[in-house]
Amino acid sequence: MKTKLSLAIASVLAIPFQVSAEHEHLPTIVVEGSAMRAGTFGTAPDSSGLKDTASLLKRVPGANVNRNGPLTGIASYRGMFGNRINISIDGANMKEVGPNSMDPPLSHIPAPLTGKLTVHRGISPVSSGIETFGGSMHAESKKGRFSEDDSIITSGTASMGYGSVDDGHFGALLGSVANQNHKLYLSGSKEQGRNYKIKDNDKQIDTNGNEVSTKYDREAFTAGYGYQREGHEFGINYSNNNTGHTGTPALPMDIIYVKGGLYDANYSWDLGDGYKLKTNVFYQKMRHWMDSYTMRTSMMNMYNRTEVEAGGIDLAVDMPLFDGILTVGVNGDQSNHEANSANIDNAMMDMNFFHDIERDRYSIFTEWAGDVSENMALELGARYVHTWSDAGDASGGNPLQVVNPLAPAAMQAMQASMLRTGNDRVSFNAKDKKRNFNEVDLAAVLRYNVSSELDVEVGLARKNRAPTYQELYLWTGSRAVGGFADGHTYLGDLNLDHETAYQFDLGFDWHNENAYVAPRFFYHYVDDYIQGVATAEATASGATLQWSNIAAQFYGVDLEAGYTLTDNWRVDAGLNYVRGERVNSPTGDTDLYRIAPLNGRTQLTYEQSGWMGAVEGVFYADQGDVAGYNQEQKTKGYMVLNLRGKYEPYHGVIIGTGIENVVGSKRFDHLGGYVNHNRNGSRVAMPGRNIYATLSYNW
Ligand SMILES: [Cu+2]
Repeated sequence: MKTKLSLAIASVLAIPFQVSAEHEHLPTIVVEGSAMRAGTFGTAPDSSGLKDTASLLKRVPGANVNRNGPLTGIASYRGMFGNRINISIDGANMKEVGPNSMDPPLSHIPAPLTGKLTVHRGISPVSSGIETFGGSMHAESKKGRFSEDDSIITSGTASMGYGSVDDGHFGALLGSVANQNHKLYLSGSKEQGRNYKIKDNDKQIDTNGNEVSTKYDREAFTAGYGYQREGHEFGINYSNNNTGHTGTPALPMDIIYVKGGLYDANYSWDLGDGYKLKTNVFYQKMRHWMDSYTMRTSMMNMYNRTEVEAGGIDLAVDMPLFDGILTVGVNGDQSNHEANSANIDNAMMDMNFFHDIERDRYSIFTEWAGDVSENMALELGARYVHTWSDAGDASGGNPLQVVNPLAPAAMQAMQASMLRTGNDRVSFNAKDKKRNFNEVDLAAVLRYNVSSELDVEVGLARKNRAPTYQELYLWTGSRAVGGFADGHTYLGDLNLDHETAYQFDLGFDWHNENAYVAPRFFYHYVDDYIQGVATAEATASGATLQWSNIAAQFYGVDLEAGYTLTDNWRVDAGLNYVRGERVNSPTGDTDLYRIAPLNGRTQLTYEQSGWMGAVEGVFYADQGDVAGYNQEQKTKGYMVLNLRGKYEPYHGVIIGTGIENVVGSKRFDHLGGYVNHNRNGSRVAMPGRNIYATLSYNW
């Protein structure tokens, strides 16, 4: 959404290379409140078109990706991830159909059809979403463009690419016809790839002797209409995702399909003199099937069918106040979830484990952003959120099941499990499952323009997050826990409190004509942070951990820097460090789970009319600060070299090529999870050497 501050920043910065977003065939990465020039790390075509938009986050200071599969990238920012980060797709706060986040929001629109990914650096404005607890990100699909005069124009983009590591290929086409006032567009894309190689010609093999499934297959299309005239802007957009057989090796099952679409419409009216009205509505409906036997083998042949139906509405009014803009708005959304699990070999194990789940959020906010003096900009925001959730009666198990002591051991175990599940279900169904949470978010960010070369920013905030439906309503041991992928079985807790974070952020942004360095330091203290804890209740229901409230803290620094060497050469760099710790841990085990190790990247770029070449070095340190409570494995660090090139033979035609992981080293991503959700096994290996080529045409 809007950030007044970033406008202020842009105006004080002499931006040496501004990448024009409209004519760039790659998704533009915009980091709000950042010195990073749009697309700094994105100007070189890479192979991300073969995967999901989330892969772009690795180039954003402080951000990373918890990768559970080739299309399953969960956004991570400064040690927080999943539901703790607010993500909107074309303005909609999309809900996942997979209770294990197989379809995180950024997977909805494939990278070739993504126009822009915006990440708020530091403290996210309260206006940027209902719960912006750990960060806020917005992806927008490509939508063509209006004509600048009264002629009728067509515009569009066509792109395709190939990557050797997984024999992956994609093709995408977007066409639009428009005049000054009306715009119609249509797009479609297809991506497909096999299990990737991890080194030379080797593929990763699981403990059952099967190749680890990292193949993917997805089709997407969008269609929409846009209108603009004298301050009025209206748009209606539909985006459809049809993901087929796609591996999610870090989870207990793989994707058989994720199908469905998102309808969204927005209207804004600029009345002039700083007055503006903005509205957005969305509706989505998705279906999903996952199983543990089509793309892998496992002890039990289980499948899950799930559904989500959700919608939301946002309304905001801008008005001038003092030397700034005051925004007042209301937001609300609702989601309904259903999940059935079954064992194909035993119909008695059918379970409707999430039934009639509803989670509604109602919110109002106000925010003022403007100048308080010649050199000082301030942003103040407050938001109130009421979250209401409820669950219907579950089915499954059998409280009357008799465990026959004379039966074979495996049969006895199954009977015991059915009896336990039956008892858990009866006791859950007898409880009142309605839950209410009331949260007040506050944010204050002060930016001081010390000199023409230095800006300092200080931010303070209090942000809240209500528990997810999985955290509340898992009534018996389950591994459907929002893509946590730690190899554990969890039990929910109806008595969870919402999380409250107290955030401090300090940023320096030094820049001159040729260089910039922008470090940001942060400290977050989180009351009632929700994490798994071993409890008697968990053990009784066959789970190892139960979602519980603890206290936690996060601190670290992320830095970006760049230097223009000559007209043709420049170098850019980024560095990220974060620590996540439990506070007052009774066991002395403090480290939190899935925290990215120290990592950084540098890129040396050569650019001359029509040509571009880049050498990119990425390093990840060892991660030894691992969570003890869920036996998280340590991970070895790695360094990787990527070579990228771009050539523009004609205006609008871009050929991109490169080699990622040039030396073909075998690497493991600390945020990547374990093969087949088995924490005693190996981590999922990262792709080996990848030679890729892309071709795109924009008109
Ligand atoms: Cu799933």
